[in-house]
Amino acid sequence: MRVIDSHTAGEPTRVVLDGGPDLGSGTLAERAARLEAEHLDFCASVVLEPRGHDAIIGALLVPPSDPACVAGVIYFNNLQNLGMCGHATIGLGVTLAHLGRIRPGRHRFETPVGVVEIDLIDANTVSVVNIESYRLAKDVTVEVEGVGPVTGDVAWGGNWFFLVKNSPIALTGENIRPLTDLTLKIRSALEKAGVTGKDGAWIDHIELFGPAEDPAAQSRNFVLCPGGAYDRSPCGTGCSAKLACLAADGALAPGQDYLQESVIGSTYKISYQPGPGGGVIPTITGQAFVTSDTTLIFDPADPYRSGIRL
Ligand code: PYC
Repeated sequence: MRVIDSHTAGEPTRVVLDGGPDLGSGTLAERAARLEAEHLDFCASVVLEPRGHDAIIGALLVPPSDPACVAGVIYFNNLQNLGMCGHATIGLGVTLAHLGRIRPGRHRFETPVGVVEIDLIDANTVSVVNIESYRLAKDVTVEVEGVGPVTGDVAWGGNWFFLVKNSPIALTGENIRPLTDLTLKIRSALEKAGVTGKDGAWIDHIELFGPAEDPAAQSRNFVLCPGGAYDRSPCGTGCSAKLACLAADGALAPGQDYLQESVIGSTYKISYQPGPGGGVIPTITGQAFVTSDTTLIFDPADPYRSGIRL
């Protein structure tokens, strides 16, 4: 199986070019549901140790059903498929450019949650125009074990997020473990309190905000991903959810640039335009770099060929 690895603002993406499972026909959402229901071994084997690690997001290339799209893509971790993934979309754009499959300019990718557009600005820089994002609920308070009440907004950016404005723990590299523990507890508290996304969807990403270190940036974040890893990048879908909240609060005008910093100090330039459904159409600009072009080998005799799952 040939894969190309990249990182976007520090967050890794593994694009699967061939050798993935046959997902049959149907919409991208149907094929993504099939990947999750029938091929989790494949997902875990690609992204987990010993071939990978829990922060890697896989990107399986599939034929698009919309002929205007240059590719169809299903993002996944070891547990599930992701509706959309901002950093991996930037990584995919840079990977396809590295392979000579796309040139600078506008391109469309079909994802399970809709068509997204990218502008490949140069070999490493991509702007993603994401699907319409919106805030579902403002100022939801939950009681978090050992912490007390925590208040945040519930918003959609291609994945479901709970966004907490003022992190009670400083957003620094040495605090990754306590930040991870805190966000896992917040996620459990949301589950216990029955706080969900639309139609009962699991809120699988938790995002904390605090002051930026870079004087050019307006905010720093820490994002817990579904599998328990933290996002090294400022999280494209998390930035989209945040833009929806800023717009709903009247705190950022359409077209105005905002610099979002991640917990490792990498940045995305983000902005939005009003969406047709009352939400926002986010634009996320960041940089990715290809790190390897690899053949993964799955030896039937290898007891850990499907990944180490504890
Ligand atoms: O960039 O949207 C994102 C993302 C989601 C999970 C990890 N990165």
